[in-house]
Amino acid sequence: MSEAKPILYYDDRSPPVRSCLILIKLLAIDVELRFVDLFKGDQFEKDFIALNPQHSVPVLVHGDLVLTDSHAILIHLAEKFDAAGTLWPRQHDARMLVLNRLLFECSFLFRRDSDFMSEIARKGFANVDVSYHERKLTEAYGIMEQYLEGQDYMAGEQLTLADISIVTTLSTVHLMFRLTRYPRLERWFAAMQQLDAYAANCRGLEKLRQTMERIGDFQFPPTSNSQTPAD
Ligand SMILES: N[C@@H](CCC(=O)N[C@@H](CS)C(=O)NCC(=O)O)C(=O)O
Repeated sequence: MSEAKPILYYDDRSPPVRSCLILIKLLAIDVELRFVDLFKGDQFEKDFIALNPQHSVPVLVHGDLVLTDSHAILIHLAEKFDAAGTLWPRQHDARMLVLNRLLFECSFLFRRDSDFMSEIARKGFANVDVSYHERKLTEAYGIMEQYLEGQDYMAGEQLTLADISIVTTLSTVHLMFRLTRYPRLERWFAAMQQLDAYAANCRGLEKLRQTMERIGDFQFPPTSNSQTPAD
């Protein structure tokens, strides 16, 4: 199985996809990329639905294994390709903490980000209750601020899959809502942006910004992509 080259079905406007792309770059994994244009409905094509009935990206095909969730993909790739074993720690408690953060990303942060972005796409920005979503998303900011108390990364003192999973969604939310009131989170985000592999997030994030502005008929706040300390 592991001899086969992994295939990643992707649309890099998707935060979960971008987390996979960051990990792939970080570990220099040789992956074949196949684009699925979510905004053209490619995810509903018969062949893709056969692969992933949930009609979502990312999907990773690695030999006989088909994974249809970014968190499972991150874990799989780390187990196969992270020789150092730090991104998905070998020690049980440390690994469970990373898993807990991955589930936070999946069930809380991404859910809320996705609710916001989907509503903009569905109704147009002018018809969205932005302060409702701001409350929901800044609650998530507050939780992450707490996670970072006394530690530099989301699940301890070293970079793990938790950071890689969270940073792409955080960067998406950050297109709209500033981090000024969350100093630890702001510092962590700035540090994540210094990683070479973070470059794998940038193109898709910018594409998402442009797509959302076009279909939602609005503009994100102008400074949102500049990562100055005052941002
Ligand atoms: N929990 C999943 C979420 C995947 C997901 O919702 N992907 C979105 C893009 S961000 C998608 O493909 N949506 C298309 C659709 O649902 O039709 C993961 O982490 O992979």
